[in-house]
Amino acid sequence: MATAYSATKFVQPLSLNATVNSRSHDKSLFDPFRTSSSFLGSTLKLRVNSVKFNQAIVHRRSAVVAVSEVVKEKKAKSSSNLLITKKEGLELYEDMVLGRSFEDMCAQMYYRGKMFGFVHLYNGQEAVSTGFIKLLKNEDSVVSTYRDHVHALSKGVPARAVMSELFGKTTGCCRGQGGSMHMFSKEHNLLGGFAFIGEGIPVATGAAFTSKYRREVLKEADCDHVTLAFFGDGTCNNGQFFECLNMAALWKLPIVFVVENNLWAIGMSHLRATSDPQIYKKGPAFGMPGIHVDGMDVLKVREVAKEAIERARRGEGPTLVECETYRFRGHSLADPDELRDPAEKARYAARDPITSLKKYMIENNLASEAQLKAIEKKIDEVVEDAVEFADESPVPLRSQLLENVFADPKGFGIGPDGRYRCEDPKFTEGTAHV
Ligand SMILES: Cc1ncc(C[n+]2csc(CCOP(=O)(O)OP(=O)(O)O)c2C)c(N)n1
Ligand SMILES: [Mg+2]
Repeated sequence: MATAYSATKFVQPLSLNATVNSRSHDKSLFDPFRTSSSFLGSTLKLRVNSVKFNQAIVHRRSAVVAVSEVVKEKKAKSSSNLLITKKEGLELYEDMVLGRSFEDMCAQMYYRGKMFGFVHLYNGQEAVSTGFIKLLKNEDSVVSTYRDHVHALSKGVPARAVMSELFGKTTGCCRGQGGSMHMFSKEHNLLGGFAFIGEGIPVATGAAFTSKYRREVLKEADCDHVTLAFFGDGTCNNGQFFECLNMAALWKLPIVFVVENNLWAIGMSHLRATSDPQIYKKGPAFGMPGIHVDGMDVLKVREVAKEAIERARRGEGPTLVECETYRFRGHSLADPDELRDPAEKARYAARDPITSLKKYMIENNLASEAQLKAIEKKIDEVVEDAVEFADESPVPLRSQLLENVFADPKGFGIGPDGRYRCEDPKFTEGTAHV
């Protein structure tokens, strides 16, 4: 079992770019360049070459390389020499294509006026959602952000229910009351999208606490549920992040903090906003492993996710995983995306995670071009069906307006006439028209 401080050994260098401030190197408790350590408490070893400190600053080995070492070792041990079976590969491919096609359709529907409010798409980041969530059981929980449609789909919420929610219809997963940023499904243990950044992290920590409480206090021995908390790089500068890392490590909660570092927080570059841009290093500061992985490679994400999820399931506590990824569209559909450098966008576009998986599967005879095309066609139909279903579904009745807003819909105040204020038809006047 990994102890809290052995966790620091998993710190690995990150190559966001050459301008990373050297202050992040000095006097670290642990020098990743000189150590060979076990990976997340497993028997796998991260082999890191010995290099001189100064060289390390100039020619920083990427942590992506470090993770690929894990992957290489795994490859060497496995009899088939591959990281996935054919069945697993097809499932990953289908989930990623579903995420991408769904989001592309959302953009079309948004510009046709079918959706209300802000809509944030996930294009480019699919390897993170698929790489992590497809390893979960239904009882495990996922907590998302406002960029939540694809997390919901990976967790098994039907495309129809997600699209209807976006259209504000009663058949949506929140009966049309949540919209794009508030996907929720009790049935699938999707514990919400959240509009405020960082808002979901304490909710996820609470869910993980529940699992531990059920197992250890209520003696439900088979309760080994894990919670994944997804959030962005910009969110890691908020207080909830630090508070929850502390609680999760203190109580050894079964949670994985998954940072989707897409290098930008709306128009603010991560490197300009953060004193030490290597987010994964903040894990060991709280006594939990921190690992950086190439978030454009679903197979690498999956290997890291497996270790972190199993570690949580074994009761060994939380892990912080930083996935370096990129969003292929603007921050939201209202963002003209004029701030990011076209060369940067092109660099990441060339590493499209779906194209990479396709290449891997074909090169390793896990699937034929025709098989993958058939999946794409099937998903096109699923997404089109979702739109038709959402379009034909009814809008909520006016009486639904205040349902599920307060625990007791009558509990929010008695007016001067002694009657509940919500019973007065004028109460909502000027604030909503339904
Ligand atoms: C508490 C809070 N402060 C500010 C905002 C405004 N805001 C919306 S998105 C965003 C950037 C978040 O960036 P990041 O965490 O990197 O997530 P990404 O959008 O890149 O997925 C901010 C500051 C907010 N939603 N909530
Ligand atoms: Mg971001």
